[in-house]
Amino acid sequence: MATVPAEPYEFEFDPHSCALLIIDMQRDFVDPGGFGEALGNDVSLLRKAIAPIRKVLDAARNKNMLVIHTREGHRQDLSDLPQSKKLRGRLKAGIGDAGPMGRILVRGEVGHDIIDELKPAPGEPVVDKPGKGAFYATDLDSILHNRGITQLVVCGVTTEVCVNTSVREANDRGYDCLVLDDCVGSYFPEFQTAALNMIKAQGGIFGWVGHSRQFLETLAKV
Ligand code: TIU
Repeated sequence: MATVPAEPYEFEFDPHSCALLIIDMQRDFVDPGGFGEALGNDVSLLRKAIAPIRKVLDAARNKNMLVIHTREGHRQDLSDLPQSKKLRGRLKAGIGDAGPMGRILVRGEVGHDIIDELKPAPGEPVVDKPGKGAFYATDLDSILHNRGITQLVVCGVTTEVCVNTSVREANDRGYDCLVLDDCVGSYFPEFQTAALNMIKAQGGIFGWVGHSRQFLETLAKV
């Protein structure tokens, strides 16, 4: 077992039963000129996470940890898009409409895919999810179960939406999650702080929060 300093207390893990889960590092959320920026968001707040995630990704691959990537998006025919999600935001260009990088949040479109810096390697599962949580209407739980995974190190965007929802879902399914605070990002700094505080509150009510440097130092010694 390896031990990483974290809050509210240290996170103990075995790299054989711990996977790296990278949430929704997609062009439309993170890249300049994507859907996120078109909505008026400052994507640099999300892009700060790319370099630390890259280091964690390299280290996890180096230690043969299971790496799983997720993408939020819908079928080309939008048959898995709830009407409520389509209507919410009252956007001129919403999900399924033409965006700066193809149809917004539609599978197969350029903007839907993962950024080049964090491109999945052959053999790394990519989980396409229609919702915010990585477990809802996906086979993520089966993949983790079949590989004997009981713990997750979680990175990605956004901290308060898809990361937080996925960590809550994971917690209810019996997985321990360590969220790396410099490897997750939000368009809203106050949400970043609040979302991380929620995870580690009340003795780690649904997870741990750590920092990539300490995780990397620990992994290097395993
Ligand atoms: N991946 C993810 O968090 N999807 C979102 O819709 N995030 C927002 O912050 N809107």
